[in-house]
Amino acid sequence: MVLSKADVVNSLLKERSSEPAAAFAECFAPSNIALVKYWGKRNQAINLPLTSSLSISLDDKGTRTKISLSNKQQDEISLNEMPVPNHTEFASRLSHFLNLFRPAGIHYKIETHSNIPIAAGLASSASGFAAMVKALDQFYAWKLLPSELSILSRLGSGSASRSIWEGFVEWQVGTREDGMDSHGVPLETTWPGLCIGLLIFNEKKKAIGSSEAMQRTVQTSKLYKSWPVQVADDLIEAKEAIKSQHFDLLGQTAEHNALAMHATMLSSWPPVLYSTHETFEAMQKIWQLRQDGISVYFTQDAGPNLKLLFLKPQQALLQSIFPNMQVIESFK
Ligand code: 2P0
Repeated sequence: MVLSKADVVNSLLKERSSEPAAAFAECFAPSNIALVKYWGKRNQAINLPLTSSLSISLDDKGTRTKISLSNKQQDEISLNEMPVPNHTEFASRLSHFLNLFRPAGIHYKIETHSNIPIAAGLASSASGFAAMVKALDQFYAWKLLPSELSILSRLGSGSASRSIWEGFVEWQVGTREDGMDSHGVPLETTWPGLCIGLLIFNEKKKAIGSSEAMQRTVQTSKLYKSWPVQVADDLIEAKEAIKSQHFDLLGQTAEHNALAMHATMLSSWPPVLYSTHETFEAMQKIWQLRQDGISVYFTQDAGPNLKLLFLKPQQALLQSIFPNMQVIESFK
């Protein structure tokens, strides 16, 4: 039997209320950066991944979303105080997601604020869907478990399953066909002093969306068969590095994992290349810095921007080399 998103929602919500518990609800979810990436789905309909992945949430960088009822004939959506027309991809994706939850005849007013660049490979859909699900849960007082919120967020965007928590989160691949065991699990460890530096070269929307790019990779890259092997090894190393606070092991593992993911994309056909000359120039600077004895690593998602990983004592030096770098400490 082929399960749809609606089947998953119905089985999780069962008899839960469709009456709002308050006039509005407002929730925040952080953005997250994968240190071991999610790239490839075993089920596209309900966003089930081919491998587990591991991320770090970005503290107060993310999305805050407020939901209330609208008396209009369609959803009213705004982003950072600006109305978003219903025909845009942003609004239509959100309204389709809300269709999974809305009682007949109901329309919503959704006011969303994001303090990260939208669609620049900075996981804005991850924090967006996680904040939306948290707000729905509060609006209707469903009182779902965090793992259940993670499953619902996953239906909006795979990586949103990790944005339910702060800190390090593993999205476990799961084995069930209905995906009820494919959700985030927070790691207990914190790591004060661990810094993420955002190097944003381009805030423009990417030419090819990640869902399409990952599907193309799975279908056409002969390198893809090595990807699950890479992920399995990298997950062990990354978790060991986090447990023992071994920064170089974490940095190496994350950088190697990101480059391997981009290698699978480049070997797809037609090829998928998110990097620009700015990306490659920054990579070369980082490799040179490491040769000079500075512990700094990068990771890269479905966009040209890089995210640097380093420890607090290196911040001043790196900030002088990359003056526009925005620094986030996930564990303050
Ligand atoms: C990740 N990315 O692990 C990987 C690494 C981008 C590169 O998850 O199709 O927006 O909605 O499940 O979650 C971006 O893909 O894709 C992503 P869908 P999503 O963060």
